[in-house]
Amino acid sequence: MPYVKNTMEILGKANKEYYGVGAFNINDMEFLYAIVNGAVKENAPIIIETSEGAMKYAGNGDPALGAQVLADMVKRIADEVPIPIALHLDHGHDMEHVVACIKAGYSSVMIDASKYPFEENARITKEIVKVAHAAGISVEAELGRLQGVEDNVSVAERDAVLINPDEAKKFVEITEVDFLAPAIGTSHGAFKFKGEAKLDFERLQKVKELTGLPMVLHGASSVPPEIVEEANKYGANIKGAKGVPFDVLKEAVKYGINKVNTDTDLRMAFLAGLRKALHDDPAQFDPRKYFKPAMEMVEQAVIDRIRILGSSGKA
Ligand code: PH4
Ligand code: ZN
Repeated sequence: MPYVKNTMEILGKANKEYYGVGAFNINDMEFLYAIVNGAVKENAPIIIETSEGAMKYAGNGDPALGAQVLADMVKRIADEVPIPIALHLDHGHDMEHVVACIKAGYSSVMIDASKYPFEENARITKEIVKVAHAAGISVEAELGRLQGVEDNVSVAERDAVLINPDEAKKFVEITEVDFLAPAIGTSHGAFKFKGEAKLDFERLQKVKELTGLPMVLHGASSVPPEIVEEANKYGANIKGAKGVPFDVLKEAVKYGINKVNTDTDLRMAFLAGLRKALHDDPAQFDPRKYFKPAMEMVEQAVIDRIRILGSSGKA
């Protein structure tokens, strides 16, 4: 299937039909093939995303070169498989990175100006939207701060961190952004919650109703305990890890999440597979022999998530 030129081709349908699409982070070819292989098995659309760090890594220190290398690789492979694949810039922070991705042929970009006050976030986002739309691609923005919120905090503290639905409506009207990442209590990485994993679905539902846009869940990894245990069994030392459990993720999709950002789960799966392979065959010195089982772990993690998100068979 030809590479998807605009991510809204994938997210527009997911928004109408209320299912989630996996947005999987890559830095290299191994993760890309593992993700694509899992998605092809599930006949699911996917979004491949690269952070600014990934651009720098893939470009040997030069993010613009990295964007080109990653885009060439994703486009070439996307053209070969029977599922829709889009490429997205994850957490772009400035015009320079955004323009590098547009030039490289990305299908969408995220402008993350969420650290600024509302007006400044809206101003920066609007500027990026103009440039991206002129190039025929779509834009994601973020409102609120990505961090967990304990149950016992005050209303004022919750309001300071999580998205405000009325502001979201105004933000979308001002910026004409295409999809939105609302802060509803998730955070990046493997340590998301101290207690119970709880997200603010009430806010999510209101934002969805008021904007009608596809919603993005950042920090959506589930950090499955069995994968962490496997990594620990073969030498890792990861304690107290906790992600968004599968049932909570399913619920998030019901309330309107359509793009589900996943990086940590794939990193964890790869490392668990790699550690086991290194342990089981210490005489080996061909890295490919170690990467293969690690990639299979990533592929399985992708399959598990696609099934939970309801996008199997939606290609
Ligand atoms: N992301 C991934 C961000 C990765 O700089 P970097 O390459 O480490 O950035 O945007 C997510 O929302 C992933 O969330 P997760 O940690 O729950 O997988
Ligand atoms: Zn994120």
